Amino acid sequence: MRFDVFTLFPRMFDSPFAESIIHRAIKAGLIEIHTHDIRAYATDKHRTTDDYPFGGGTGMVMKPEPIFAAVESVLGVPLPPDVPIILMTPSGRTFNHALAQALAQHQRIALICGHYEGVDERVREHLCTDAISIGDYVLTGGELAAMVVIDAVARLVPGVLPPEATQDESHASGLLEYPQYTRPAEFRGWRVPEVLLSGNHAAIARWRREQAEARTRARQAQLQHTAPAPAAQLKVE
Ligand code: 6GU
Repeated sequence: MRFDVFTLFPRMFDSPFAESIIHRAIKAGLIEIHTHDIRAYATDKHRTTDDYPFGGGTGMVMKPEPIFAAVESVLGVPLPPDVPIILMTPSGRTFNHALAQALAQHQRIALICGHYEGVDERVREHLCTDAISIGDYVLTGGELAAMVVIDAVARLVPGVLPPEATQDESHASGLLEYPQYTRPAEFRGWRVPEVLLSGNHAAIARWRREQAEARTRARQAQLQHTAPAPAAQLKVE
């Protein structure tokens, strides 16, 4: 699987993918991560990539021309219809495990990292096939968010992890994971639950299921408490 990342800060992607599982997957030829510097596709003397917003307001907006030029140069024209072109922006749809699984079905995906106050809307409308946020907070740019998406998708590519690793994990099965323990059986007076030391595999499976269900219920209750107020209660400034 190949990831093409379009960014003003390509070096940000170097060290996160030079370690651990993703690094091994790249060395094994299972995934490729290609970064492309949007600035290299700016054609004016100063290689300008941003400009003032029409209509006024604070901050700068990323210009459409270098982004279109970069994506069209790398993906080709006409753009391949089977390659998702994703704008990373806090106003996109929220990333989750189901979306990671859907993206992992593609052989290639392109990610465009927004920066500053935003990206000219014509990029989203006429170049991108999707817009993704990684959560309800604002980052200084889309780069860290793109890395999160790449990591979550790459680990689902066959061969990156052992096949059983992605089967029961939190969010895949609809249940959160049960607690895990390793040696020592007692650490600072805290003992590992006895059932795990019992060798009774049916009892262990039952205990794990109960724990996973209890965690999932606790998380759901927490989500209820953080849910937005009903529209009628929201104050409009
Ligand atoms: Cl994709 N970009 C930025 N700038 N902030 C975010 C985000 C993306 N997802 C959550 N916050």
